[in-house]
Amino acid sequence: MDGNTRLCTATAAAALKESFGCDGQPGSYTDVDHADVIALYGHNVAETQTVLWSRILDRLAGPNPPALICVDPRETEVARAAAVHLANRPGTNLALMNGLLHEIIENGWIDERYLGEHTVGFEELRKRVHDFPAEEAARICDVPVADLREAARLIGTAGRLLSTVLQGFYQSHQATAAAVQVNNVHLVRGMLGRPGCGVLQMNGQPTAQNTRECGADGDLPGFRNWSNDAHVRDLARVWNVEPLDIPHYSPPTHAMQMFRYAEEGSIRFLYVIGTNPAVSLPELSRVRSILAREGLFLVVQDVFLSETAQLADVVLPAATWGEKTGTFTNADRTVHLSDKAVEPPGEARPDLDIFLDFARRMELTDQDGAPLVKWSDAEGAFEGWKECSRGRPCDYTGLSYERLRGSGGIQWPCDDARPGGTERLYADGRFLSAPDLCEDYGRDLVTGAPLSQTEYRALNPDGKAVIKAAEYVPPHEEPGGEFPFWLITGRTVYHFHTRTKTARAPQLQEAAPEVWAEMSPGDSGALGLAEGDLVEIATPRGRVRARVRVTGMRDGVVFLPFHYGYWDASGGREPGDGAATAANELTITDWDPASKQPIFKTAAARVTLVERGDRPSAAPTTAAARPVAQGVPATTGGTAARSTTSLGSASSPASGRASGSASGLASGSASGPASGPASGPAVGGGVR
Ligand SMILES: Nc1nc2c(c(=O)[nH]1)N[C@H]1C(S)=C(S)[C@@H](COP(=O)(O)OP(=O)(O)OC[C@H]3O[C@@H](n4cnc5c(=O)[nH]c(N)nc54)[C@H](O)[C@@H]3O)O[C@H]1N2
Ligand SMILES: Nc1nc2c(c(=O)[nH]1)N[C@H]1C(S)=C(S)[C@@H](COP(=O)(O)OP(=O)(O)OC[C@H]3O[C@@H](n4cnc5c(=O)[nH]c(N)nc54)[C@H](O)[C@@H]3O)O[C@H]1N2
Ligand SMILES: [Mo]
Repeated sequence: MDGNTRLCTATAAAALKESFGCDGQPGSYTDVDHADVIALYGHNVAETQTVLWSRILDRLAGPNPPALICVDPRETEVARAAAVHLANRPGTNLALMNGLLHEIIENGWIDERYLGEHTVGFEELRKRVHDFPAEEAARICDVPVADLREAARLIGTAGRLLSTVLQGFYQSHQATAAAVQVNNVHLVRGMLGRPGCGVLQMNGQPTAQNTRECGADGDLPGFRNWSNDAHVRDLARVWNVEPLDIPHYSPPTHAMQMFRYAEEGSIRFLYVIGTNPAVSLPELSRVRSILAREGLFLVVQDVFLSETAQLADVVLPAATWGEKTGTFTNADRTVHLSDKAVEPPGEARPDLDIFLDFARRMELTDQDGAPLVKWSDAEGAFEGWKECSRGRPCDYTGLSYERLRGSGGIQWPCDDARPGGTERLYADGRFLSAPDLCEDYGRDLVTGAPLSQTEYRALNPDGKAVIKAAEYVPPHEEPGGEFPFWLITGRTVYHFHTRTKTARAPQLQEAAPEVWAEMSPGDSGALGLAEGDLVEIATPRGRVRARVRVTGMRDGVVFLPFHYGYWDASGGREPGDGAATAANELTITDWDPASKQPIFKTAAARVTLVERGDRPSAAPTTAAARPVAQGVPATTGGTAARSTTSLGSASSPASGRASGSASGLASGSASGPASGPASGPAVGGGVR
């Protein structure tokens, strides 16, 4: 069993385990309100977490605005708002972090007392970065050394430092090693557990947090350590099963390895729930052939007939959010309750109901012969989960549906001692990293080799935070020869992942209707390419066609959004044909050795002209895709995005009509009554 989390925040989990002994976000979103420096590492928050970005924009527009530091090869909205933008060469994050740490340590911007009382491993880090001067880092990263120094000065002298990390780090090689260095910045500066001082090793989607807590990422539930027999026995007690019935003889099998086993024929049954690997995994031609294998029985449980569902032997139609009740937990440990609003259509059922039915039909029992699963609805399952979390770092026992309803969310741990929840972890400088407590004994960051319990005991006998250093090594696939560009991939604000939902929202689909390729003015000029030209982007794995959008991105890099699979409201295309649009035709089968997260953000690529454009690319004109060229028609959401808003309250100005806002996203309705779904008729077929 593994979660979509493997593609997403496996590195967040791994980095938190390495530094603090246990998963769980130290900081809180409220740190945004207090920080005086906010550093965003490979995190395009303006497009991917728009609510959090609004909170940052509030600070930027208010008194004492924080200084932003942006580490991203592209000119994102974050970069435009930043005091320092380090547009590093893809795949050089660890070199950049080591350069920043060099400056911070050599300038003495460190908290000796905090280091002495609460950490182990600092000497190794000091040695490692001592011989890695800022000039060397700047050369590898291809950023001005003055900018690197200025970023280090801001970080090193901040009174309240908040850092966020996301896919630009997690989906690059040396992912865990680089993310751990961000934790190290906070440890050497003693910047944890106080308002404004936090690390957010981000989650892309709230439920990635739940996957990790509940063990759907292959770990054991409640952050129990699979290589600690006492933790396994404890879980067996909760479930009333034999400890040996809980698989824990070897590290969990991660998703990339599962697909390898399916390819080899040793996995013959694959149950895919709420994820669309036929578009989201790397090297799609290979993934498609695995999913289509005669010898693999494929069950897909989804809301729509996705690209993956189309390859399935059996499709189980699932209800979606709004059609079912349950809780989810945000990146900063805030637990929310989401109530059912409408009945699911047709034969669709909530995932939980499908699982309960499955458990019943399989006659799963505990060691006394009673049903293994003892609840029958979402609230009952939540009560069961509370027991499983009792006494664990993510203790939910103080929560209930009743307490959550209308609360706006409560942060775990929440128990008898902490009935209001916990805003920040590690406020007292004490960590959950003692050998008997910790979720993981850690790994060598460069090779991924796991530490034994004995080795961990020697390293960290007293349960302090662990400072781990790592040496920069270049990516496995670097540009050169036939493939001179770095290919990176990612997101636009208008689409969510494989677009099973957003392509069916006409306003969003119209705003970003087809794939595009972002290039710098320098590179496009050198190749004689202009805005709107149709190009082929090729790597050793495949080819994609896209129209060029010339943006303010750094040289040497091509960016593709990864949203565009084969399903299409207008009928779809053949997978793998010359006109393929899925970025993952091109990405590499390779992963971070520590977190096993696939590398979606570094590959070597070639760009060639297919046909001159007779119009600009249809890419959004907003945010990171903003064109350099003048006169590209501004993005709109089409006619479906035109809206009329009446300001209902008596005290508001006379009701005005707001129509056709630039994006269809920006126009928020005021207090007027909800007018039902704004979209046109549902498009596409599928299991619904
Ligand atoms: N609109 C929208 N919002 C989303 C999602 C969505 O699909 N659409 N998905 C959600 C999910 S699950 C996730 S995980 C998050 C992801 O959120 P983000 O991580 O913010 O999004 P990405 O676009 O994947 O990548 C972020 C940035 O990494 C940069 N990058 C690429 N390579 C490198 C590198 O080597 N180093 C550095 N420093 N940066 C690099 C890219 O230029 C990009 O701007 O978004 C969540 N929110
Ligand atoms: N090249 C490249 N590839 C990437 C990334 C990248 O940046 N670049 N990012 C990676 C990341 S961070 C992520 S998170 C993944 C996302 O990859 P996926 O998880 O494959 O993408 P989604 O489109 O979110 O797929 C979710 C599926 O669940 C269905 N669904 C929605 N609600 C429900 C429900 O309640 N129940 C059930 N059973 N199904 C439901 C949707 O219809 C959809 O088919 O992509 C990864 N792949
Ligand atoms: Mo994600």
